[in-house]
Amino acid sequence: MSTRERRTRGSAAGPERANRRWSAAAGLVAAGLGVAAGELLAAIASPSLSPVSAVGSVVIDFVPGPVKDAAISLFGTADKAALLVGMGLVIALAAAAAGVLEVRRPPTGAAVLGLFGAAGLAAVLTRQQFSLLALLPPLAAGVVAVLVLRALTARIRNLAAAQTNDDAAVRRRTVITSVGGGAAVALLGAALAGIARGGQVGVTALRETVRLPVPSRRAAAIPAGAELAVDGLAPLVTPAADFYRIDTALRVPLIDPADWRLRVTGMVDREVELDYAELLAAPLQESYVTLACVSNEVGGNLIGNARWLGMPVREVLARAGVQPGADMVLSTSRDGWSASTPLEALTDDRDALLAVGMNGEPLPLEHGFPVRLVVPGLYGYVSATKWVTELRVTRFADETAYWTERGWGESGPVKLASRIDVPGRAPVSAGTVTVAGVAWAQHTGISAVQVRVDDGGWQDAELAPGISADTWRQYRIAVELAPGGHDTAVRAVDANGVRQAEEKRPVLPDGATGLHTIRVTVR
Ligand SMILES: Nc1nc2c(c(=O)[nH]1)N[C@H]1C(S)=C(S)[C@@H](COP(=O)(O)O)O[C@H]1N2
Ligand SMILES: [Mo]
Repeated sequence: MSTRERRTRGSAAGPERANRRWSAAAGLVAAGLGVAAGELLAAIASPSLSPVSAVGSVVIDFVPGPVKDAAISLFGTADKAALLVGMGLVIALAAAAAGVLEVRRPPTGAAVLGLFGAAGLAAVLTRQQFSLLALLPPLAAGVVAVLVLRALTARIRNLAAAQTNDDAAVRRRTVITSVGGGAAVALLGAALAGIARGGQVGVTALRETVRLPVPSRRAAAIPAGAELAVDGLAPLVTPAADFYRIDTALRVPLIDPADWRLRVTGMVDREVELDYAELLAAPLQESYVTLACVSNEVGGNLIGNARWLGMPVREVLARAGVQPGADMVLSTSRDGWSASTPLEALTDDRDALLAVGMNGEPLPLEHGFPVRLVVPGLYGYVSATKWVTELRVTRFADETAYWTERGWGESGPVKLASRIDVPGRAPVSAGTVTVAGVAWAQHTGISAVQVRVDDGGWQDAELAPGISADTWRQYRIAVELAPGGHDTAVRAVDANGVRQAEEKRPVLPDGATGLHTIRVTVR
């Protein structure tokens, strides 16, 4: 609008700005109602695949690796919440713009919202959990959003066309009640969708009815003294509730154990199918295994140690009969994620498990209920498939997996590493200071941990006894510190006498190296 126009139209500028606000609000309400309708319908018709979760999963799959790494280091395990907030902001901005557009030049705004519905539809089509029913929610979301936008913006245009003040007052009331009412219904619908996503509640209840069998081979006992009593040191066994969670599943796959099947396919003599009851009836064994994520930075906490209960994978593979020439098992989860594990790591004596239990309980939903893989010595991305439904015996030359397709190393042995947990960030008093932490070299074992303060020499720490070579070990050392700042570093030596690499390398492509060094402030 030129200054001249503005001057001649004078008082019209006020109402016009108000109309623009109502138009934006109409766009928000229309999109809100669409999303609420889609999520509500999905909660009923397709609980593990909704339009929002499908679009989010597409974003997760296609976002470049470095961006994903940055998101994990920035938001940690809240990365999924951050993604949802980001998606919400993008949708809200586009919806407000669609409202304004639709009032000025119909049906451009409606087309924008229709595109969002189409994007939801396309996203659903690409997902592993796809079913015809899953198409309904994004379709409904798009139709509701477009119809509501048309209806609301018609009223706003009607208001703008009012000839008399009385007319305008009546029409304004119509706009206010319909936009406000729409917003209320959208909120209600979203709340209902949350409640109706009872699928999660349902599977949680099913999980509570699972009775795990007594293992036929118990885990090695925890040796006396393995747990050092140091405040702030990571516990030797990580409670499930504190165990790090990393996966691409925006919504936890919901699997009724009664419907769960594992299929063993590919280069086998006979395809095998195993159900949950058969798995629980097989001889199960229990072992402590420290699981680590390849994205764990030096000093990071994407690592945990738990007692896993399961059937050795080699026994499942033996039932199928592995054919010569195979060198890899591609494991796939219900939601389509996959990992490529060297066949040998699943058949040798390291006791890779098809796990059903974690710390004496059925697997928590976020950690793979009802069944996942746990393979000592390998990073999770090449081995620890949660919600696992298929093991395909194949060859590295023939097939690839989710992360290896995205530039991560084909083989992912866990790197020898150590971490300082104590002291934390808070300043400590001068005198004797305890430095403590954990060190790990899964499936090889740790033989020594050393600590260095400033330019002093490396001093041997007290290394607590370990449960097995597959678990981390705690260490501690008392050092004398004068007031000031002290750079304190740790390094581990594995059971073969190999010393931890000092060279700093990033997590991509196969795990970080470098020494964890902290600055201790002494009062
Ligand atoms: N289905 C599925 N399984 C998965 C993943 C995933 O994205 N999807 N991520 C893997 C990665 S990268 C890691 S480090 C471990 C983490 O297991 P946790 O979440 O139980 O700690 O799970 C692995 N299993
Ligand atoms: Mo990972």
